[in-house]
Amino acid sequence: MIPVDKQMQLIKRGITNLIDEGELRKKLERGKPLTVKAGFDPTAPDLHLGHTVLIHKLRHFQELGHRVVFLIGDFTGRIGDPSGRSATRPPLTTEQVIANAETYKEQVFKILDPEKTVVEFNSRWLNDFTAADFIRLGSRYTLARMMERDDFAKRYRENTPIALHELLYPLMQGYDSVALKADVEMGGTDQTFNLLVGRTLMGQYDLEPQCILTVPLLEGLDGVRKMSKSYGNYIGINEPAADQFGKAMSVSDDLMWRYYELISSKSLDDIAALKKDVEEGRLHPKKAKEALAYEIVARYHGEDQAQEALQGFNSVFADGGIPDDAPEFACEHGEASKPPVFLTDSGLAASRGEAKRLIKQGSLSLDGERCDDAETPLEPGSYVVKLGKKRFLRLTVR
Ligand code: TYR
Repeated sequence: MIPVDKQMQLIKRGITNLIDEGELRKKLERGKPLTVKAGFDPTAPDLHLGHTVLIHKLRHFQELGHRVVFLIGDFTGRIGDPSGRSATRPPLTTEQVIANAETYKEQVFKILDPEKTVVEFNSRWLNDFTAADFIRLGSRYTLARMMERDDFAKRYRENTPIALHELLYPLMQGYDSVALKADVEMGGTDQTFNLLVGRTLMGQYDLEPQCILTVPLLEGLDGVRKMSKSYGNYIGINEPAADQFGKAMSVSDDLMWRYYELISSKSLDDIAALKKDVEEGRLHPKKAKEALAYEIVARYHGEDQAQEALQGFNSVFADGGIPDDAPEFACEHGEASKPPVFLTDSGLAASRGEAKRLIKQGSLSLDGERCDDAETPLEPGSYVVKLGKKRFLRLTVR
C-alpha cells in the first residue's frame, strides 16, 4: 500500500471539500482497499469535460488500489435529483434510463479502468424495497433537517410545490451508501446535502459513516462560468477531434493550469515541472497547451486522431497560435450566427461583401478547419475564428 500521506496528496488534488480528513486518514491507515462510491443518474448522456472531473477523481482512487463503485442511479433517476432545482423534474422512462446508462458506461471507461471498476445499478436493492422498508428509512431523518436544504427551503418559502417523493430522493441516495457500505462518497459541490444524508444514515444503520468528498465545477472555455452546454463554453466528449483540439487551444494560459489539475492524467509533479518550464521561459505556453489538447483528444479519439488534430491545427495557426488578446464576441444562434453576419458584426470584416469574398477564397477557418459555407448558421458553441492570416476572434454562439 502507498503511504497514507502520499495517498492524501492525490486524493486532495483539486477537490473542494473533504469531510472528514482525520476520519479518511484513519480508514486509509487500516491498509485495506476502501469502497469509493460515485453515483450518476442517467439523465444526460451527452457528457462534457466538466462531468469528467469526478471521474478523474475516481481514477485517482483506482490508481491507489481502492475499489471504485460506479453507481448508475437507474432507480433514483426515475425521481430525478431535486439538487439545485427550482421545480419538480420530469421522471425518466425505463427505456431512457437504459439507453443513457449505456452511453455513460462507454464514456467513463475512457478514463476508468474497466477491470477495476464495479458497475452497480441502484434498482438492484431499491426495486425490492417494501413499504415497510420505506417507513423504516423515513423514520431515520427529520423534516426539519430535510428543510435545511437550500433548494427545498427556497421552494417552500416561495410556494413552489415540493412533491413528497422529492424528499425521498436524498434518503434513497443515502440508502445506496448503506447498501454498498461506502467508505467514501464523491460528488459535485451541488451534491453536498445528499452526501451528508448518506453519512448520517449510515450511522443510523450501525455502519461506519462514509467520508464525503466534493469536486469543483469545471470552468468553461471562457474561464468565467461553469462549463455547461447551455452556455456553449464546453468541450464535449463526443465532439470531433479537431473541434476538441481547437477548443482546448482557445483557453487562456491561466485556465490551462486549472484544466491540467482537474482533468489531466499527468502527475502533480510533472505538472509543476511543466509550469516551471513555462514560467522560466524554457517552454512556450502554447506548447504546454498543445500537450493538454493532445492528451484530451487522445483520450477520447486515440493517438492517431490526436496527432492529426495537432498537425491540422498547426497548419492553420502556424505563426504562433491564437494571440492572447484576440477579441471575444458572442451572438445568438440563427441569422446572427451566419459567417458573413458575425464576421461583420464583430468588426473582423469591414463589410458583408468583404466577408463573403474572403470566405469564398478559403480564408476563413473555425477551430482550425477551413469553412467555405457562408450560408449555414453556426450551431451554439464556442469557436476560434481565423480570417485571413492575422484576424482572430473567440466566438460564442448561444
Ligand atoms: N444524485 C446524483 C446526481 O444527480 C446521482 C446519484 C444517485 C448519486 C444515487 C448517488 C446515488 O446513490 O448526480
